[in-house]
Amino acid sequence: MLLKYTEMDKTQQEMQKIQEVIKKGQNFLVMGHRNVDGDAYGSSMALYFYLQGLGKTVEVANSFPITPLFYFLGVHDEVHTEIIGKNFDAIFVCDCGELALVGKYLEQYPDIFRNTPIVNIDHHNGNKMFGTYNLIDTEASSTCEILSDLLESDEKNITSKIATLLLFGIIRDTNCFKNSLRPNTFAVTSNLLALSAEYEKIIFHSYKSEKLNYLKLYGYVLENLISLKWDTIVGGYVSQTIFERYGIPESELGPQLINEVLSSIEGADFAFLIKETESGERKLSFRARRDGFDVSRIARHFGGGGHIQSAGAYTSESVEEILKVIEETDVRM
Ligand SMILES: [Mn+2]
Repeated sequence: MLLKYTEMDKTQQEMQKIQEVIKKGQNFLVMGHRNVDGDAYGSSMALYFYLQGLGKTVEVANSFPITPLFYFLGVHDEVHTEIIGKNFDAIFVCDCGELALVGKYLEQYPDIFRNTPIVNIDHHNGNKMFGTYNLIDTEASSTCEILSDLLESDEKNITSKIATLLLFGIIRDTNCFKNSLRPNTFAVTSNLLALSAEYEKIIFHSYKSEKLNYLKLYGYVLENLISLKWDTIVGGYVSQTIFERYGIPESELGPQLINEVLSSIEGADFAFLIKETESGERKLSFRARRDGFDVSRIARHFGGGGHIQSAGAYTSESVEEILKVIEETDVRM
């Protein structure tokens, strides 16, 4: 890892402590953030199978149903929506900047969270360090990159399935090696490929399998493009009526529309997407097209967060109000 010595010491100490937790414990709970994305999914499932492979009792829980976009990995049946066990030696919380992001479980099972050591593995800016152990690297491309470093010393227990899940998270969070890269991202990737990660399968299902009705919805968004500040800000709004027109549930629309389509428009500084959820909330995503723009500032205005280049939030504000905030927030760094 290419960190300064002091940081490196701190990170390695934390890694050793977490390896101790794994060695000594027998019962574990693994979680990612609600509305799980590729990195949260890849990291929590990889850790789940790794711990299982060591002969531990492990449970993986997510408060949202897993999107069909992830079914090709063939592991979604393992995920519980409720927590079944009662006594855990540790809870691993992956890809969450704050504990609240695990969703309903905090209120549902307060005792579990109060009495169990938490291992927080994450790469989000402004991570709240809520864990008993915090393995945080905001320079990392993904939680899967950090987890790959953590498990590297025990390579013999990284199966092809685990390597594929880790690579899946890296590919999804870097948008197929386009963003948030550093030399270590490629070093880790090289290692995962050597451990038989199924690269082609991930690419085929993530980037070469777009359904026609989804492409038509992208067409609608482009036809009705919202452009602000002389086309330096571009984006779209998709209401429930439009989702229904194209036969697409909001929760199943992946990041391609904003990552591949809206963020590729020449002349724009950043792109946004506003989606109306089934419960009537508005889900916001922001992507900077190039360096020098911090879109997480807009997300934070709405109580959300993320990274400089890629951020999101939920809000009940009207579309007009949202557009006003997007236009008025100074995102230049
Ligand atoms: Mn992530």
